[in-house]
Amino acid sequence: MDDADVVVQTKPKTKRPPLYKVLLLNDDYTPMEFVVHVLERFFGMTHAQAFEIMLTVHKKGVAVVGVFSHEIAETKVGQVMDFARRHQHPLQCTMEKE
Ligand code: NFA
Repeated sequence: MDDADVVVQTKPKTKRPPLYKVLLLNDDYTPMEFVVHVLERFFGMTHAQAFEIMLTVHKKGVAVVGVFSHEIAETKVGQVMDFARRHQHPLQCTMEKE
């Protein structure tokens, strides 16, 4: 076969959408019970799970609270930030590509 006729096979790529970690950050002022409530309300955790994750954030400074599509992660971050602001707590929630 002549070089001009060579066809490079394209990979059958089934691209999965990128996932985003939603992170909760520690601070000195947000009450522990408020953080537990946030985790129950917006991340569907049981009280025990929420308490455990809250303590991890409190001790380590940050924890992943869930992994979602870009759109869902953005929604969760917005919900947490709005809820914290409405209650005048400085709680911070961010997202980062996995
Ligand atoms: N560090 C906060 C306190 O001692 C509790 C907290 C936990 C805040 C997790 C933010 C995130 N009241």
